Amino acid sequence: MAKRPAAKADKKTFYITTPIYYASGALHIGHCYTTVCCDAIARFKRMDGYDVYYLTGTDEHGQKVQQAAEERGMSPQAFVDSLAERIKALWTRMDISNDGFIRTTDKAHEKAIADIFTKLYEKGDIYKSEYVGKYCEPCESFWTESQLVDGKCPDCGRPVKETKEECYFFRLGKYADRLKKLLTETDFLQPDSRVKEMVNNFIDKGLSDLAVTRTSFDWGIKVPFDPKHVIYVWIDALPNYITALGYGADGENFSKYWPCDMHVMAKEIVRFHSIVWPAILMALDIPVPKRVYGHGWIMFDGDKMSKSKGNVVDPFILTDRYGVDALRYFLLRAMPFGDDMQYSNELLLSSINNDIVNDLGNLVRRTFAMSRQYFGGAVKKPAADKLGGGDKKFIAEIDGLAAAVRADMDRPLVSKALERIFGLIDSANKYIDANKPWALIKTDTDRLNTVMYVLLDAIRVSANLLLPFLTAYPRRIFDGLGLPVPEDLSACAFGKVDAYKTTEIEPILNRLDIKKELSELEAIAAGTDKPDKPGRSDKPDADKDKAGAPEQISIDEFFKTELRVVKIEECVKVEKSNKLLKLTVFDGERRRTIVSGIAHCYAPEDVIGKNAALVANLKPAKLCGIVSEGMLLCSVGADGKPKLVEPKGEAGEKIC
Ligand code: ME8
Repeated sequence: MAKRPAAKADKKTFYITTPIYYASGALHIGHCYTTVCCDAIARFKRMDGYDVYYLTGTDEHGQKVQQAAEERGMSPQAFVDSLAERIKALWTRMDISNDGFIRTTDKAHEKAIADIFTKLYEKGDIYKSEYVGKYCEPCESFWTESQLVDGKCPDCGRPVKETKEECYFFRLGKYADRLKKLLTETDFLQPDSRVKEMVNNFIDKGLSDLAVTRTSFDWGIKVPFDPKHVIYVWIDALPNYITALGYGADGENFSKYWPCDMHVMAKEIVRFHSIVWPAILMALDIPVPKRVYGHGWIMFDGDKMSKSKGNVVDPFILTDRYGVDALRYFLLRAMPFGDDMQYSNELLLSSINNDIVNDLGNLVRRTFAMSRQYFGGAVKKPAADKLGGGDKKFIAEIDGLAAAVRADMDRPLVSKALERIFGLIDSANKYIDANKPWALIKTDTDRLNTVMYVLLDAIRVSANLLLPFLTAYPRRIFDGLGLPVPEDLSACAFGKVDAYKTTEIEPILNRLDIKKELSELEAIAAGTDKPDKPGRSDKPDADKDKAGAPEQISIDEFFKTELRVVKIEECVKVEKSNKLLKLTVFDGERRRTIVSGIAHCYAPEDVIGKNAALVANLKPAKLCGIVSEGMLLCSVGADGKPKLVEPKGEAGEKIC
């Protein structure tokens, strides 16, 4: 995540963003999909001569985050701090080349949002009124009756709640005509199928003004002139794309990179990006982004993979077993950009075996081995008159690849681009079979040199074009070719190298035993087993990055935790929270206040008089404005509900 050196002034700029992900739970391969796609596009554009700014980040305010923190008995700030670190660790693991990482709890962002809100209020585009209608808590969205699908949230399909509260509104309706023009008369929103959806389902049904504050919780940016109101999480989140560039502050990057070239996200939040976001920008007199791209979903058992539905696949586990390149490849190739894809471990494993191990791995392995066996690795560029018809046909394919991939990446059809590169790899494998180097060694070593050169050149051009997609193995290929790793695409054509001197490289991955892998992945998912990793050669150092698995601690570290029996003397519900109880416990020496996320399982009267197990030396944390002086231990049953651990003994006794 290091900053790249300042770009040359004459370079064209390219600004690309992922959504900022909710810091409410661990991210899964759905989030990796968007982030890896944007990474491939960003890396491609950099290699293609653009000055790229690639932004990702975390959405850290709002009720959903506050509740997730409460459930874990943590303060929202401590909770989002730990998740932001975990998310950054995931992007390091996935080799993401982002230039910026914005957190909505960054002070500069918070200030810029408060200023934007005030500006829109002073301009009259935000006004105060009362909201009566439906609210989807997980999506933090208000809906009108007509927008609901079967009475449920149209985004996530979950039940909505009747809500009535005083709040501020943004005059979204005022921008309906301009938005319709933007959507229907320009290429702003892609793919085209999403345009119809937005226009028919939202704009043509009548754009209501948008409720942009909440009073039911307090984890968010306060309205500066009316602090009992918290700014709606989407109004806080969407402008991250400009606040991260310094809009409202120094603004140097803002004038350089805005308007954004491409906002990428999945389809469920296209509405916010193609209607709400451009309307905010119009109200602020800022140019709208050039393109919003809404890709499909990775589905799991017919359902969208989602943190809150619990059907997630852990990218740390997958990359730990198969390497980053394999997961990047699968994500980028298996899902046609724009469509949905049904995920299964079987699909992942067979794509690894067929494409990565068989096609790419075998091509490189056997070509390198033959060049060493026949020529000690030294292969010279043949004279032009040595090339026959079959060679020229294949060379035309090599020469045409970069332009075709560029055209795909511009649209952006990422999986198509990768498919094309693997098309060349397939042709190279066929070229070996057609030219039979093992027979030429006996009859015509001059011809054999030509064949080996054409093959090594095809591998070189493929590896050059693969660099934005797979980040480890193509580099190794260049090592094996005896060449530096290229920084751009200028040599993606036949005959740019005079001579090769190949050396052996580690394979990308050994062939997987799919049956065995499937059962081991199932065992991991069931939490019953942690088998050894299969052999692979580009795995990151697992010991350096343990963000995906619980870290082991020493007995000394464990004994730093002071556990005590306490007696619960008083208990009340915490106002404004569904999850929290405020308890007064006696620890044998003094009374302490504890805030615990068990209100959905226990009424206050259920726990008064019980013994509980207290983590007595935990740093105090503020939850919903109350300082909690420790944490009560719970076991978690199969239903996911916490049950208080109720130790025997007197208040103050140590538990060890
Ligand atoms: O919506 N398939 O954050 P979020 C494909 N904070 N992509 C998926 C996916 C799946 N199954 N699951 C998640 C939010 N994604 C807001 C965004 S932006 C100003 C605020 C990816 O954590 C995809 O990009 O719910 C989707 O749009 C995003 O994660 C949602 O992430």
